[in-house]
Amino acid sequence: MDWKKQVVYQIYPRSFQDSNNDGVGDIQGIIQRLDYLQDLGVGVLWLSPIYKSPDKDNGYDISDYYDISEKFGTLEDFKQLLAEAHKRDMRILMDLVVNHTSDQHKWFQESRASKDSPKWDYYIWRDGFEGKAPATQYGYFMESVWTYDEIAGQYYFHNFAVEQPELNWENEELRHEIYKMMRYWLDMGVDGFRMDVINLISKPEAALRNDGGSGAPTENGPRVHEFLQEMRRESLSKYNTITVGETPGVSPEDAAQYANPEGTELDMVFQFELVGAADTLGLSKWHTQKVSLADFKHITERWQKGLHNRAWNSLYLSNHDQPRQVSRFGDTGTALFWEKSAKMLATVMHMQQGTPYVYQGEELGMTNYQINSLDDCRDYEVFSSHKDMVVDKKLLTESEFIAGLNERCRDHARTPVQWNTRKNAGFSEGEPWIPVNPNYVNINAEAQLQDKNSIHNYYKKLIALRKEVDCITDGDFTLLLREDPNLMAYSRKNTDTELLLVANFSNATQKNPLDMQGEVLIANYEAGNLGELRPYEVIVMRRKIA
Ligand code: TEU
Repeated sequence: MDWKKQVVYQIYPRSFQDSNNDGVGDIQGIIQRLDYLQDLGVGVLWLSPIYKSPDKDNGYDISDYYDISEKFGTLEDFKQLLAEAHKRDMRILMDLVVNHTSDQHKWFQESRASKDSPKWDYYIWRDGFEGKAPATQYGYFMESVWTYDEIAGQYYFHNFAVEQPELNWENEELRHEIYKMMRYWLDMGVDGFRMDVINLISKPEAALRNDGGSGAPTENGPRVHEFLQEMRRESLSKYNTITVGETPGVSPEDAAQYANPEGTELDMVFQFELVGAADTLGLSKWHTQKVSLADFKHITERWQKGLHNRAWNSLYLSNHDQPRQVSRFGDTGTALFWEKSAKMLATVMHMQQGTPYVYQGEELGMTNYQINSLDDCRDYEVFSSHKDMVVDKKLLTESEFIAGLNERCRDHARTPVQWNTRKNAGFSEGEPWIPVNPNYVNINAEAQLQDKNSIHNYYKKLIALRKEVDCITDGDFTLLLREDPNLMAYSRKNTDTELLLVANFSNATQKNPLDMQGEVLIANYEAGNLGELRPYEVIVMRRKIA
């Protein structure tokens, strides 16, 4: 299978399909929907974590790397899923969360028990500085990165939740434990991994200093490439895999090394510049800011040109940590613009070089839900940042924070997939663990499968085009109409074909200044006057070149 012509579909298992009606999605639910995914045309499935976990961070806090959470099923269910997926020529990527474990993991239990424990050094421990935490650095969830552990009598380091202590990758024995665990899943038939915050595993000394200072970020630390190369040698190189690293704070230069074409580290990485573009403007992700089209364009160009012939891009606007893309970058104001803008955004992403990632429900144009109070939310980050920003520091009022949640909360992505108009959108007969978006009566898979003009059927076309048109995978990239405030345009060119894409990001008709030669490859409106673009219209032209 040439995976560069495939599209990856991300499943967030607890919100995908519940088969036993306990309100939580599960592995048998995924198996029930494999035909749906095969029909969509995706060749690779990435599952967010399904390992044993106390679920402080929805499975990203793993307490046993070798077993499946009873919420999702059993190892036998998982093996059945592998077999059923492989039968349909689909590959399965597991989420690999090895920057940290749960505090319930037996390693942490043994580590904290005593400095003499053989596992003590598996985690990052420091004495306090003058009776306080070693540094005042804040982590991703707006909490101190150091927490005092009564049992150990020391502070441990964590970028994420208090219950997610970070592993000490300097410890060689620990590293080999991880590679062994990877081989266990690969031997079972898993086809690769999406690696959670993998560029955080090597900590720069400045991040851990014990002097009461302000710490430093832990991204792209000094030994990270060495560790990934070792991981490749000890586990991945023995198998035929696909790997993608989640790497906050990477530049195209970093990415070119992580995803180098010699294949010594990873196949591709997720960059955060596009989905994080608005964050740098405000004080935090909860200070609402829209990503500007100018940023959208130049970041796209920077990565498309930056990695061409140097590494492989991953293309995404959505995942389980991001709000719904049509709500964020498109328009949900009218039913028409909702549909057109969802298709437009998909086209802009899928016509680029790299691997597109479709997040569950994106192919239906699922939207954000209405959050009225903290009771509507489930995510750890909501509560930790509410405490920090509203209660402790008073940087935002309650209503400003709720407004921020409505734009950026991770739970928008985590509401159940909307399958049909039956109870709870066909997700579960039981009480879902998180609210169902009430718009499922209008937005659901069953209705869209029957409508040939649906967003779903449009995604199907995009996914099929990638397999047919080589220029989508190998063409070079040129950004056009750089200064236009409403239109985004680019061309892709290989030796025999040129693709020209032009997209209207506004809700008004705009003049199209481009010379539209060739045939229409895909478009989200019926054919019209090529001299103008209707609201959220996108057109891709294809022409043969000598
Ligand atoms: O995310 C890490 C990450 O860098 C962010 O997406 C982060 O969750 C976000 O900025 C918080 O606002 C990964 C997982 O995707 C995420 O679900 C986990 O919570 C996190 O690591 C810890 O495992």
